[in-house]
Amino acid sequence: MSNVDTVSVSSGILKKAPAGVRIPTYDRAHLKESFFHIGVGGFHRSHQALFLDDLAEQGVLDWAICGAGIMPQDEAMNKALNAQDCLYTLVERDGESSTARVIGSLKSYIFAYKNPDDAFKKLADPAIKIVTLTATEGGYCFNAASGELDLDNKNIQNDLKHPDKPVTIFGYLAESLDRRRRAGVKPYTALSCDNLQGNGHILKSTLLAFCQQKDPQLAAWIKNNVSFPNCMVDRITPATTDAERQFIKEHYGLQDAYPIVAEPFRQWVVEDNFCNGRPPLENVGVQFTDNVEPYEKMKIRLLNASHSAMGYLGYLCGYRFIYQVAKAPEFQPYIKALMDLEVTPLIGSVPGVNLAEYKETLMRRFANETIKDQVLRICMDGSGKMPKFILPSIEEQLVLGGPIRRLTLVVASWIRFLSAVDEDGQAIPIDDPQSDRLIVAAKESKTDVRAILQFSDLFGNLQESSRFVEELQLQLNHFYEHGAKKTLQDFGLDSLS
Ligand code: CS2
Repeated sequence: MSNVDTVSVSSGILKKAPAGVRIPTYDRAHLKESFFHIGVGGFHRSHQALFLDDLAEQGVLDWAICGAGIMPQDEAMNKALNAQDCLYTLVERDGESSTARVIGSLKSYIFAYKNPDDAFKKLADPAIKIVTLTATEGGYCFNAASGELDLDNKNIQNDLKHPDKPVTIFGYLAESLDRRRRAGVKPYTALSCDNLQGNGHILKSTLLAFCQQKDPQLAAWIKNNVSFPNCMVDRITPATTDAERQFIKEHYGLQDAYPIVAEPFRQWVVEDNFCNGRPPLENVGVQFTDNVEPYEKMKIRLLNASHSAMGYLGYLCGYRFIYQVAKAPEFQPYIKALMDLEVTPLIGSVPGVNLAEYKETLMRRFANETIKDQVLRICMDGSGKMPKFILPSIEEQLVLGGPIRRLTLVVASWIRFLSAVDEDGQAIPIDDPQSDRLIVAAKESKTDVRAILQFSDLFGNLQESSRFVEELQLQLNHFYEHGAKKTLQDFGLDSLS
């Protein structure tokens, strides 16, 4: 399909579908915005927006999305989407198959970072019934070990002082819910779609802690009236680079400033707890349940943890895409053993899921070479991910007296990665809001890992486990003495205990 004329993605495209591209068949003019989504990135657009697009295709038009970006770096998304009438291309790729579809369920986009008033106006509208969030693990500004909101965080401080110009999700949620409360408008459901186990519980407790500082009456009202469902979300969505833009242009003749190329797999399991109505998402494959916990635990401890394992160690071994790591013969037995021996015993039973099949599917998904998931995307924000994806499994295994070697290897790889210089003396790009303190501590950890383990907001009291500390130091020393490949061989294989 190469050498086709190029068409720009915008409303004009809706009149006639370009060859090989699916476009919305419903009338976008009739869409009603009932969702407000904070954090419109690749994942939201490949996942939630697609489910809602499917729903609109079934004739349910009153659950469209108003998207928002609250960070300075959302400027590029703002420009791209508003120039394209909020339309964008989603390509699903696996093996030989590749399907392209223009998504229409995102009806408008507000660059709240620059225009907070517009966001507040929208959030005050009774038509908004659900606020969804993809704020990343770090966006919750909480102490990962204690679960408490970090009230000293400078962004939290900002939002308490300047309620009209917030920079965190808490500032937006608290102020907008307060305005609804004062105006006698029913609150919305607040639905976190981040990879945090118990994401709804975490959102609720951190928001209440924030509101307790702002106005205890507001906190009490939210506690009694707002619902915070937990949910598990899943779809591997690489960051959009020029490679994806070029692919879409060459194969589909589409000029799109912010397309997405993702895997075909998608899953959404949601706790059915909505205080102001919800769309019939069960009609488009969303699973509703009373208890999301087993699904979240399975997904975060197996998928996200394996990603972290492949990310740091993969980078140190010279790989730059996840499929390369997943296909590397030296990595396969490591990831399998990590999942089978050290994580699976902690998962328990998950209703309707065969864990052996789930893990096989994961290995296939990781090896999907058509989506080019970047190792550095996985290595971003380790300070938000490590305490959620890896450390809880280590803590649980320590209590049980079970194996921790391969889980510890993820932590050792992260610390080696954080030292910011690779085996060839090249700089490692560290993208983490806590990079300053982490890099210093990682370098010092070469002689004593307590230098980093002392950050109890990340590591809890793991530094008190001599078993873990000794294993970690041993592995880190091995990295420096023998290199990443040898460390993987000596600590990752399933013949080891
Ligand atoms: C990844 C996730 O960021 C990460 O470390 O593990 O983004 C992962 O791709 C998604 O959670 C898949 O659903």
